[in-house]
Amino acid sequence: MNYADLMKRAISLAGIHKYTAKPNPVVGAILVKDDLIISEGAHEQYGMEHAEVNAINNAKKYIGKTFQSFEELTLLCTLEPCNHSGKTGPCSDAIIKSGIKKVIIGCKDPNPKVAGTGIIKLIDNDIEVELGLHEELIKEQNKFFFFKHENNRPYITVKIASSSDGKSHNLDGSSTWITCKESREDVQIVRAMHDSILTGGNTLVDDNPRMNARVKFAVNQPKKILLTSKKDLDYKNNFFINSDVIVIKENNIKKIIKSLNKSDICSILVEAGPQLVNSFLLSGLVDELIIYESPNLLGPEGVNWFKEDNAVEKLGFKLESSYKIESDSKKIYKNVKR
Ligand code: AOF
Ligand code: ZN
Repeated sequence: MNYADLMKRAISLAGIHKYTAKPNPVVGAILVKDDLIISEGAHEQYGMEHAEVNAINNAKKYIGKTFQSFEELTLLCTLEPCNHSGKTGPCSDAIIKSGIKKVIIGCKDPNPKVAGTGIIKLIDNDIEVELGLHEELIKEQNKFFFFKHENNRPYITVKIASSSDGKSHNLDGSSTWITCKESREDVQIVRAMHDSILTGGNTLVDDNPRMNARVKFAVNQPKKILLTSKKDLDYKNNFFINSDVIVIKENNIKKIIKSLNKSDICSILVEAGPQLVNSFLLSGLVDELIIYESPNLLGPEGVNWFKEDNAVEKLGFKLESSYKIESDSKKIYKNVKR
């Protein structure tokens, strides 16, 4: 049996659910008997059954047909089986109870609630465990989840839309779309990928944005975070519609992020005006900067995103990729200072 190929298959299975499993990691599991795949499972939805349990349950209907007992089967799972009772019971116990005798794990779970205890539990129960198969692919697939647990803070992306002369909006507040429709559709997908969207009180008043992910597939909507010192919030604002909003009155960025560490938010997308965007960039905590740049000029009436030339590079960002979206370009910068 080619376990490396099977693990890749489990990784693909997991990836299908990336918009509905978040902020949980995506996980895939496969049960095999010799060269035969008996069943498959994935963590399909946040709060619902884990991949291993789905694979075990899916196999049950084949007992007495393709296999006689779980002892004959090997379980492949992309992430270490959990060993805690969260929204579901521990996968380690489900595996032990089933009678499975061999488990091949792609990558250790960095969540401190698990962090190797799932593996120890399996070994203590006489299950043969192999660890480390396509580990890098699994880490990349769950980039935000691993980042959060390895750095003890969420991954932070700032997204801005800029005119070709580096402006954000017109001074008089007149609202014009800077970027094209296709770029704005791309932003919806970027929103869908993140666990949360953060903005400031001024953007709320100036733009009345919805800041949800308007996409044509099922998605766990990002949680909304509002930074504001304003006492009288207008709850009729679009931002609050059908949303639980975390309102933070603090203005020290490091303290703000620290206050979010305890939550299960693994990624934050910052969409705000020049003032808040610059505070974030100056904090040194931003990992990624996405600039949608239009070929249009805003001219002297426009408000600059940055005060100086080459500000992005001076702040420690390096262009990682750039591509065209119709007439606009999407530039992705990574923080290389750390
Ligand atoms: C697994 N298999 O399919 C997943 C795991 O709140 P809960 O109970 O859903 O637990 C979420 C945590 O469990 C998550 O943070 C991660 O550590 C692990 N995810 N583990 O054995 C799975 N999705
Ligand atoms: Zn589990």
